[in-house]
Amino acid sequence: MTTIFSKIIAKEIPADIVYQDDWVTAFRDIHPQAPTHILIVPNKEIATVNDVFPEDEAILGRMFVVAKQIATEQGIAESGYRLIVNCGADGGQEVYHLHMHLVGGRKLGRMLPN
Ligand code: DGP
Repeated sequence: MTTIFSKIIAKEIPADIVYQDDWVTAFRDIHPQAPTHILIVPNKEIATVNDVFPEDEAILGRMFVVAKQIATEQGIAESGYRLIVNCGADGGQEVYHLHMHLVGGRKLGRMLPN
């Protein structure tokens, strides 16, 4: 399923892209929840975590390597940050193109509400 993220990856619509290589693209979230809120997205159209297969392992690994690199560049690696991947309706996923939220720059508090 093609979503707006594929158009951002292809640079058909504007976004504040902070990193791009052959495997992943990272851009600032349009509705930031913290001073740093960046989405790290595989260039390949993978809808959800449920659609991940063993052949995607290198892409998924790259997402973490890029997350660390961006956190360092954004100056939040030492203070800390959170990586979030929502899956499906109960997980709160809105865009059905797999993505990792990199959120930081302030104290984030509890991971989940009580
Ligand atoms: P999720 O709920 O995990 O599917 O998060 C989707 C995020 O994507 C949400 O925080 C807002 C962001 N988003 C949605 N549409 C766009 C867009 O067109 N551009 C950008 N930069 N972010 C978007």
